[in-house]
Amino acid sequence: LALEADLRRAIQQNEFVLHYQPQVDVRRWAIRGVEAFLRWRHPTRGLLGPGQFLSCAEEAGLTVAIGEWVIGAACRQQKAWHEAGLPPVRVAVNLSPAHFRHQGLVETISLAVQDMGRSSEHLELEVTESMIMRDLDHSLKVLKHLKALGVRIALDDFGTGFTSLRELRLLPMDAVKIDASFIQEAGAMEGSPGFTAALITLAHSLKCRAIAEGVETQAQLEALQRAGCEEVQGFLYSPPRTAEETTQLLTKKP
Ligand code: G
Ligand code: G
Ligand code: MN
Ligand code: NA
Repeated sequence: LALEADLRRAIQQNEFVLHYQPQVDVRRWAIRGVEAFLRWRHPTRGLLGPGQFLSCAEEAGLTVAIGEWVIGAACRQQKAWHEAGLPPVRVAVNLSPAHFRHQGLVETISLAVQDMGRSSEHLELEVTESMIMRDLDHSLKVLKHLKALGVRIALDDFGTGFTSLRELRLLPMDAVKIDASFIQEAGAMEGSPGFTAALITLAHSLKCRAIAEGVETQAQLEALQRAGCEEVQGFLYSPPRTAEETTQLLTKKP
């Protein structure tokens, strides 16, 4: 496959970049964190999103190499923002299932956070229920090692998986990300916000911060504020932006 050869070259030629989407405090409307989104500046096809190449990377066995690049790049960006004197923000990175299973993951994270210029709690790792439930016992060990490094864990796509509530209580998470479908479904927030509010209450009873994803309207924001949600992420504040644009956003008064 042409794309596969391109991907191998992309890693060597530094064709990947990270874009960042703010995670905003709902009360103070200040940026608390940013989620890193992988982009590929393909020499002929233009800017590609993960949906256009990650499954190919998976088949080619390249997800670990790409994941290691993402973690390194996110931590280097942290360091750059730190050295520029910007106020601290969390940087969240999405882990792939293959990277989460990889035995070198903890070492990779351990080395990357040492060089970040911020304490390790400023790196948040986003994992999904399905990636954790493949082998719960092993996942709990990995999560425990990661927590011992001081990094934070966020459960992505919360509410869309098959994890039982009993199993959810075992996971050492710091945040849950309420999936955009619970925000955007017709009436999900405006008409009958009870279900989304219950997910937020569940997050709190798991001692987690709630981050709502895909927040696009003022009405959704206000309903989330009433439901006690801590942070929102979505087009209402900003889509994912380049590192330079994100630096501008972070430079504005918080
Ligand atoms: O904004 P975008 O369309 O790029 O995001 C598409 C999906 O790709 C999202 O589900 C997001 O979690 C995932 N994604 C974005 N960046 C990364 C990454 O660096 N690694 C992995 N494994 N997934 C990512
Ligand atoms: O990692 P995750 O699967 O949560 O990725 C979120 C995806 O949703 C990314 O592709 C991101 O670009 C996209 N996204 C972010 N904010 C919004 C939003 O407000 N509305 C919509 N429709 N998509 C969003
Ligand atoms: Mn995510
Ligand atoms: Na998500």
